[in-house]
Amino acid sequence: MSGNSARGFWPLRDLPVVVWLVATGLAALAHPFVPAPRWLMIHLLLLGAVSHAILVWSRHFADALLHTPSQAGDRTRQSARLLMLNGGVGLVVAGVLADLWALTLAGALAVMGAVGWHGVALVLQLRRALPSRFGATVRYYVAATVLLPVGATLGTALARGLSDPMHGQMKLAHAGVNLLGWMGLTIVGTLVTLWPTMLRTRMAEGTERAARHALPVLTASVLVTAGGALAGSRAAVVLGLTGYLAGLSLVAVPFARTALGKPPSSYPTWSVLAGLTWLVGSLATLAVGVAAAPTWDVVDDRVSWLTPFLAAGFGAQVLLGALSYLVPMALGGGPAAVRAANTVLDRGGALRVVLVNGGLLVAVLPVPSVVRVVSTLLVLGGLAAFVPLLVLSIRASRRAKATPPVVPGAGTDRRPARPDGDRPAGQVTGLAATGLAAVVLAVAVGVAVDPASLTGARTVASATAGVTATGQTRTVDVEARDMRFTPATIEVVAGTRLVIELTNTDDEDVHDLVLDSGAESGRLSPGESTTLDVGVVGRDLDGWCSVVGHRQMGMVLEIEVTGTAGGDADGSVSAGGHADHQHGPDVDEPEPGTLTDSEAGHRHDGAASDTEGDAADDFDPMASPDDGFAAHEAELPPLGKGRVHRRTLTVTEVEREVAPGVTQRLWTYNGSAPGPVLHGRLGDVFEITLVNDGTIGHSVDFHAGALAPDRPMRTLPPGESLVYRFRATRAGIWMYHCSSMPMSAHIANGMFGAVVIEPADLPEVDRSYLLVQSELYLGAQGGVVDMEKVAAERPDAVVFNGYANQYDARPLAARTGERVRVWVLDAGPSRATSFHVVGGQFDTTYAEGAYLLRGGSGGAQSLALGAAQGGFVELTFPEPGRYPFVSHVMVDAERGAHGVFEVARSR
Ligand SMILES: [Cu+2]
Repeated sequence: MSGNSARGFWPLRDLPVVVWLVATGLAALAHPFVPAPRWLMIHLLLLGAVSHAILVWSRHFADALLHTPSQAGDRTRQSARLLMLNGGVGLVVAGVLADLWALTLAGALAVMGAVGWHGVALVLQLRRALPSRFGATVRYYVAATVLLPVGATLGTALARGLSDPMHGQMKLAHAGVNLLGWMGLTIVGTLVTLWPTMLRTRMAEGTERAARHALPVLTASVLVTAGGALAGSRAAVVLGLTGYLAGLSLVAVPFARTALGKPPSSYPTWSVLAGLTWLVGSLATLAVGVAAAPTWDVVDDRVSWLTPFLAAGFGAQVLLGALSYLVPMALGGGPAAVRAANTVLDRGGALRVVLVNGGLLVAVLPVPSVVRVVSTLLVLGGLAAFVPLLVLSIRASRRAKATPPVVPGAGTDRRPARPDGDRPAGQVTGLAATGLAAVVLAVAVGVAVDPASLTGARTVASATAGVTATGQTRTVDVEARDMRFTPATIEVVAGTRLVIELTNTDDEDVHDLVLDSGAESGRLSPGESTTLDVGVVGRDLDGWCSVVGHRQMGMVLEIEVTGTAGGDADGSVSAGGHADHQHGPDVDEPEPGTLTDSEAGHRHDGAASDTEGDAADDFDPMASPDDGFAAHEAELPPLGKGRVHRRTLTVTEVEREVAPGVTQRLWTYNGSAPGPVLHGRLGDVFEITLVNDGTIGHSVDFHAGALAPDRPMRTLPPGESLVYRFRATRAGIWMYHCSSMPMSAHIANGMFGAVVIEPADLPEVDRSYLLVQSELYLGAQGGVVDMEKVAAERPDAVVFNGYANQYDARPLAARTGERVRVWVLDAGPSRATSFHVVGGQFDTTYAEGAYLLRGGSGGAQSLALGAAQGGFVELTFPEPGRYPFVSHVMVDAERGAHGVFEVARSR
C-alpha cells in the first residue's frame, strides 16, 4: 500500500457513508410520510452510500495495485471530488423531493462531474504506472466511470417526467447501467484482488486472466441491456442480462475456487458472498421475468419488484461486507489496531447475515403483508447494526493504537483479538441459530397478528339444532372469488359434521366467510386458505362475506339440510331416523333454543353494525362542533413550481367525526375524507404511490388522466403498493376515488378527492376555495357505511369537505370587491348538486372543461353538477355580511350541505 492514501480517520472518507446509511434507515422508517419513498431509499443507499464508497475505495485500490507514487495535492483533489459528489447527491435528492427539476439537473451534473474527474485521474494514473499484474482492476474502474454519466443522464430524463411506456423502458435502462455498470463493474473489479485478501489466502490461478476476459463481456452486456430497454426490445434485454450472467460466471469460477480453498468465516466474507448470490439470483429471475412478460407494463412491475432486493441484498451487503474489512485497514495503526477494529466489525456476524438474508428470503415469498413488514424490519436491523459497530470499531482502533505493542513471548496478549476463522465453532453456530430463530419468530408474530394468514382450523358448534350426530364428516372445498362463493349452496345430511376448506382465489380482494351460527373463517388475503369447522349441522345455515358491501353484491353461501341419508350425493352418510329434524327451505323459524335473539337479528339483518344502533340517531343538523374543532382546509393549495407531482396516497381506516357527536370508521387517503388536493398545470405528470395500509382491498382511479385502467386501477390487497402515473392533458377539476367493489361503499365511506388542472388562460383571483360535496350513509357510531342506505339512496347527511355544516361554524373569509373563485366537485357517490351562494350572483361559471358563462350581462344563480362532475364559479360580494352557500337541492342543504362566507369590508 503506497503512502498517499493516508491512514487514520479521515472524516470526508469515512463519514458520508454513515450519513447516507442513516438517512436510508430513516427514510425506510418514515416511508408513509415521504414522497416517492422507494425512490428515496434506493437512491440514498446506492447513489449516496455506495457511490461515495466507490469513489473512495477504487482510488485507494488503484494507488495500491499500481504502486504509483503519491503526488502533491492528491488528497486535496480527492476531497474536492468527494465534496462535489456528495453535494450533487444532496441536490438530486432535494430536487426530486421538492419537484424542482433544475435542482435535480444541477445535482446530476455535479455527480457526473465528480465521477468523470475521478475517471480521468484513473486513466492518467494507469498511463503513469509501470505495467502491473493488476491493471485489469483499474480498467474495470475506468469502464464504470464511463458508464455512470450514461446512467445518470437517463435518470435525469426520468426525473423530468415521461409517459408510459417510455418511462418504464428508461427506468430499466437507468437501473441496468448504474447497477450493473457503475456498481457491478467496480465491485467485480475490486473483488478480483480483494476477495482472496479478505479470505486471507492466495488468489486462485487464472483469476486475473478470467477478469480480463470478463470485462468486455460485462460491459457489452450492460450496453445491450440498456439499449434493448430504450429500443423496446425485450429480446435484447434478455440477451444483455444473460450475457452479464455469462460474464459473471467467467470470474465466478476462480472466485469459487479461492473460497473452496479457504471457506468464508467472518462477517465481511459472508456478507460479500451473500450479496453476490443475490446479484446472480436477481438477474436470473429478471431475465426469466422479462422473457415471460407479455407487455412492458409487466416488465416495469417486475423491475420495480426486484430493485429493493438488488439494493438491499446485493448493494447493501457487498458494501457493508467490504467496508467491514477495509475500514479497519484504512484506520491503520499497526496489526493490533487493525485486528481490534476488525473484531468489533465482526461482532454478531453470523446473526446479522442470517437476519438479513433470512428476512429477504421471507419477503420474496408470497407471505401475508404483516409477515413481510416484520421480516423487512429484521433486514433493516441486520444492516443497521453496522453503523454503531463502525463507531465502536473506530474507538477500538484508537485505543489499540494508544496501547504499547506487546513484545512476543513477554507475557500474555492483553487484547486477544482472535484471528479470522479461529472463533469457537459453537459461537458461530449459536449466532446463526439465533438469527434463524428471529426470522422464524418474525413469521410467527406476523401470523399471530393476522391469524387468517395461515391455515388454521376454527370450530363453532351452534349449528346442531339438537340433531343427533351421525358420526359422519363431510369436507367441502369452497372458493371465494369475484364476489361469489363456489359452490354457493352446500347440501348436508342432518347430523353430519361439515368442514369447509375455504380458499380465496381472488386476484386482489380480501374475503371471509361468516355463518349465522357465529362461525367465522377470519379474513383471507388473495391466495390464502383456511379450514372452517362448521360442526354438526342440524338446520339450514346462511353464510356471507362480511367485508363491507360484499354480501350486498351477492357474496352469500347457503348450507341446506337434506335430512335423508340415502339420497345424499356422496353417499357417505347412512344414519337413518333423523328425517323429523328436517325442515324445508321456506321455514324461516330457527329451531328452538339454538339462537339467541341477537343472533336471530344478526341472521336476518346481516350487517353486524345494525345491531349496535344507528349513528343517524345522534346526527343533529343544528348542532355546533366543539370549540377545538378545526374545519377541513377549504383554500385551494397554491400551484408549485414543479411539473412532476410525486405523492404518496396511503389508505388508512380511521375513526373520524363527520358531524358534531357523530363518528364513523372512514376509509381514507392519507387520513382524511376528502383526500389531499392535487393541483397542477396542463401537461404535468403525476406519479402517485398508492399504499394500502387498510384491512381490505382498495384502489384508486384518477379521472384526471386517460389510460388503460387494467393495471394502475387494480385493487391492492392490504400491505401492497403500486405506482400510478398519468399526464394531465385536459383542464378541469377531476375526481379521484377508490374503484374497488362495491364502489358506492368505498366512495361513501370516504375514498375520494380532487385533482385541479388549471385551464391555460385561468386569470388570477383574490381567493380560491375548493368544496367537495359527498353523502354520508351512517352506520353505527364508530362503524362503517350502512350499505342498505347506500343501496336505497337514503343518505343521512350531505356535506362539504367531509363534515356537516362545518363552514357555518368556521366561515370562509372574503372581502367586498374581491374576486372569489370556488371550485366545486360532486363526489357523490350518487346525488347531484346545485351550488348556490345566497345573496351572490356568479358572473363566471365553468363546468366539465368549458366556460358556461364568461363576461357579458348575463349571470348565473347556481352551478349544477351530477355525480363525479366538477367546475368553478366566480363572484364578488357587493357588501359586508354573512352569505350562506348551499346545495340548492334543498333537502341536502338541510342535512349538512351548508356553509357561510363571512364577508368583511375591503381594506
Ligand atoms: Cu376502497
